[in-house]
Parts: sequence; structure tokens; C-alpha cells
Amino acid sequence: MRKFWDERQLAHAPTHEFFNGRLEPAAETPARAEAVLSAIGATEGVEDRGMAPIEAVHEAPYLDLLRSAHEAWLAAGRDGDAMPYAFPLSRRARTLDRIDAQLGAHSTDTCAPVGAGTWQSAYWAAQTALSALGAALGGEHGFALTRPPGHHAGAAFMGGYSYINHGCVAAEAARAAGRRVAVLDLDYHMGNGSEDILTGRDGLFLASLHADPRTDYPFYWGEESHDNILNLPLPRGTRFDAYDTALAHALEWIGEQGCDLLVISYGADTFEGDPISHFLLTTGDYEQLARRVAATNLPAVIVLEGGYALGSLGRNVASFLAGF
Ligand code: OKP
Ligand code: ZN
Repeated sequence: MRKFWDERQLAHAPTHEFFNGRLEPAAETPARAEAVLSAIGATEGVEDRGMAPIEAVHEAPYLDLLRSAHEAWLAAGRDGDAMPYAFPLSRRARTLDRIDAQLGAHSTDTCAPVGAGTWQSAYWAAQTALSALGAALGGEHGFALTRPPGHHAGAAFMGGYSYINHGCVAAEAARAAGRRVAVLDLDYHMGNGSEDILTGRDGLFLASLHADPRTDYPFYWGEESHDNILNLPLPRGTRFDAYDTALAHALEWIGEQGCDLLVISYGADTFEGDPISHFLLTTGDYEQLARRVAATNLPAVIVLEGGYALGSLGRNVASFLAGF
């Protein structure tokens, strides 16, 4: 297992998030990366492969907005993180002059504040995932220590702490290199951005285990399977046995699609002690689950999505990696 990290991912540092109708301390913080770093040992640095692999999954106007939003926010006389408050559902104006309107048009929710360092962190998360892909293309598993998460970011939208979908950036780059790729999403939350990006793309597949959207964010995606997407919702309270059974099903389906490379969106927020989630996996369970994945003998790129129990996050990630 080769492990990759770039410290520019610490630049994104939201202080607050809008949750249950009020501002709460942010759950997705730079301290998450520090916690993982201290548990996984030495990491390798990251190469800069530029914008092209990011532009292969995100639309240019969205990337332009993401890069410029915080400056526009300051220019509008605001301070702190940029955050939308109005969202076009069926209606869309031709011109969106105000930063508030632009943000709302490219966001699913109020869970993706844009600060001065957001672009830098999301960009280097994608580059970190691409470096881990380099390892997998060379036949070794690669772990990308990535933050902020990516799997709620779609082709033209941010949401759910996610801005650039680094897992999909790696998956698309692998496909461009001639591989047949399955994204296996093991975060607690359904990866609606990944579904948005991957639906109907030749040579790319998504299998996702996640909390039932009837009870959990992102609510409006993830109940049904279709095309190249396998969605496996699980109830709150899910423990190892039911999770492991669903994982076996997902891996069987991935095998049937003839995939030869895995991108794993690993979220440690399926942990029993996670403060915002409701599954009951233990630290030791992650090693067992990873063993099952590794038994496919497919090279894997592992990117980090969620996981918010700061005191256990490092151990949980290390346990998952140990299974490989
Ligand atoms: C990101 B990842 C925050 C409400 C909480 C957002 C959850 C995002 C999870 N305003 N809902 O999948 O771990
Ligand atoms: Zn999550």
C-alpha cells in the first residue's frame, strides 16, 4: 500500500456549518487530516497533473465559480465563508449576477461553505487521488488522504462538504488510461455527486452502500439502482453482518461488470461513535471489510470521504488500510 498526502489540503478551514436550523461548529475540519496522518505512518508527496483530469468530470462554469466564489463574496462586502441561501429548482434565470444566485445555482444545500482556502484544498485532494491512481496503475494499492470529501460534488454542483469529486476524477482518469473502473462507495452518506457524474458513462460503474435516504442526507438520491449504478440502502443501526452481506453483493456485481480497477470512497462515518451518523461498525470491522475487498485481487485507489469521530478516525482508517 502506497499512501499519498499534500498539506495544501489543510487550507480549507470552515468554522461553522448550518445544521438543524442554526450555525454549529463545522464537523469537517483540517484536524481530521491530522488525526489520520498521525495514525498511518509515512506518506509520499503528490504530483501536479493540472486541470485536465478535473475538467473531465466537472463543467467549466462550475469550476470557475468554485475558484472565484470567495473573492466575489468578499467583493460583495461579506466576510467569513460564502454560502448560498436560495436554490433554483424548476426555474433558472438567464443571468445570475449576484454571488448568492450563482452559488445557489451550483449547490444542492447549505453544507458546502466556500472559504479562502477551499479551492486549494479541493484541487490538491484531486491531485492526491490521481497520485494514488498512479500507484494502482502500477499494480499497488494506493491510499489518498483526501479532504474535504468529494462524493457529494456533481458535474456542476457542490454540497455536503464536497467541492471536487476526487474519487470520480481518479476513476475517469483510470478509464481514460484504458481501465474498466468501479467506484465502491463505503461512506455512510449516499454519494449523490458520484451518481450524477458516473450515470451513463461507458466503462465506469458505481456501487454504493449507504444509509437509507428516507432517513438520512442526501434524501433525494440513492433508493434505486439503474444503468451502471447499484444503490444498496441500509437502515440506521446497521452492524457488521448486514453490512458485510451488502458488501459481498456489491463486489459480486462489480465482478459481473468486468471491472479491473477499484476506486473506494471510504468514509469512516459508518463507525458506531460517529457524531453525525447512525451505523454501528467497529474499528476492527474495517479490517475485515477491507479483507473482503482485497480478496477481489483488483488494484484499489482508496480516497477518504467522511468520518467525524476525531478521536477514533485515525485508528479506523488505519484498520481499513491494514485489511489490504
Ligand atoms: C459528507 B460525507 C450539515 C448537515 C449534515 C451533511 C452531511 C455531509 C456528509 N449542514 N449533513 O458524506 O461524509
Ligand atoms: Zn459521509
